[in-house]
Amino acid sequence: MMWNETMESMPLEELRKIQRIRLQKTVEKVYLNTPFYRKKLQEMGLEPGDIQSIDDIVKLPFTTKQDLRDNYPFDLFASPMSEIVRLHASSGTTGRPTVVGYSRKDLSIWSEAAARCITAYGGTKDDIFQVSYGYGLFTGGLGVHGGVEKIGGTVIPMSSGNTDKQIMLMRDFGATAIACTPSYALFLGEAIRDMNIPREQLRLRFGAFGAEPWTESMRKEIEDKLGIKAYDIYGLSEIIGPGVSYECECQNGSHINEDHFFPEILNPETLKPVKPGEQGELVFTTITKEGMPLLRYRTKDLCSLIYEKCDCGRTFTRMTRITGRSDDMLIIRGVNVFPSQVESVILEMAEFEPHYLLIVDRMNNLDTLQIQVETRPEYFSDEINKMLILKKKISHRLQSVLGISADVKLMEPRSLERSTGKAKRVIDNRKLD
Ligand code: DLL
Repeated sequence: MMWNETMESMPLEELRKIQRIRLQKTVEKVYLNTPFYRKKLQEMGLEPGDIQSIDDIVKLPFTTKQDLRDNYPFDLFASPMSEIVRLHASSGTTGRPTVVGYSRKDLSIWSEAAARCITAYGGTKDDIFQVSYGYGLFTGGLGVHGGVEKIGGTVIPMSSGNTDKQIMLMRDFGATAIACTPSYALFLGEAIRDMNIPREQLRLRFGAFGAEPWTESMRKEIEDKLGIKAYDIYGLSEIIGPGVSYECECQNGSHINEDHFFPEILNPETLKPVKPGEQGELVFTTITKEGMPLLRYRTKDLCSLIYEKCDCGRTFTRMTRITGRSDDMLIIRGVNVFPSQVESVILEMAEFEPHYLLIVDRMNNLDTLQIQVETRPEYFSDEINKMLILKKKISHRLQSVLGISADVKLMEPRSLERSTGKAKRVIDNRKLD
């Protein structure tokens, strides 16, 4: 089933034409309304009229997460604040979050995008959807929420955490679908087993999983543990949130809602397009957004595009699963974490040396994060109490900057291995294959 058959299975020629018109409008809009882009375009000697075809997109400047930080909070908005009806944000490298603003039309496009995903997974207005992504500044909760309401389904706006209650309500309300991170889905599966709830008491049919990388073997495990069909949903807050792309029943890549988000795959080093089908960095240009349109946003996610027609009848290009990132961003319990955030906290505090190590693991399907930090000799002490106070101080600060809690281990002076080349800051023991 398709939510919007006209768009989702539009002949490619027509789709390219719509994309061209929308791209032209977007470039004109940012040229007129976003000083950041006007300056960039002028420096490159470009005017909106220079974009004659969709292929001209390669002439346009890139946008990075750093640009969002430099323009914190609202300087990339192309609409006046009076037109912005919602703000979202994701964690940034040094505490400054990256902020996005949505107009009323943007929100309606977002729920349309999410409605297409849910319909592709087999969801209808008869489904009762437990939304277990976090609600708040994170786009997961409200994004899927909007899609379920759009198709007329019933939303249970659970948000994340509180596992026992999640399971109780899932059973009592007869939830037929769930949206959460794939690792939390596995955790829920085990908790259901531990609570001795027979599968017949649950009505779950399918789930929409994303916000972090996962694999085919995780899909199988989720499907076995929860007794459901598991589908991939991809997105990032800078572009819209969940709903940038979605799997169909063929489950061979995720269709990109490319009437709204135009994809390119570039070599992350040369920033030139790769050959069709090759892997590289995914780059998106939003072609309908009003609040914060972005030109050629570098997602840093690595994947490839599949241009061949899909058996489901959709003509939208597919992207393969994300296999990694071209930067050092980690996703821990669904939260984006950069090692440089840890570094910024350590540098603020006189008690520590800038030597640290992040050890990420997955236990009982939940991500764990240990942060080892070297204490300066003059602050290192045999007195447990002193060390506990110090640990509490840095843990508290780290939690507020990272947005997740970590097990902090204070290390003796000079105990962390020094590297002769590139410092090794992260050991990720999660096995994602
Ligand atoms: O994670 C939006 C989202 C919410 C997507 C719920 C899907 C479901 P951010 O916090 O901005 O937004 O993080 C975006 O998460 O660049 C990818 O690296 C990663 N990511 C998101 N979905 C997937 C997925 C949300 N299905 C970053 N597979 C992206 C792999 C994913 N990685």
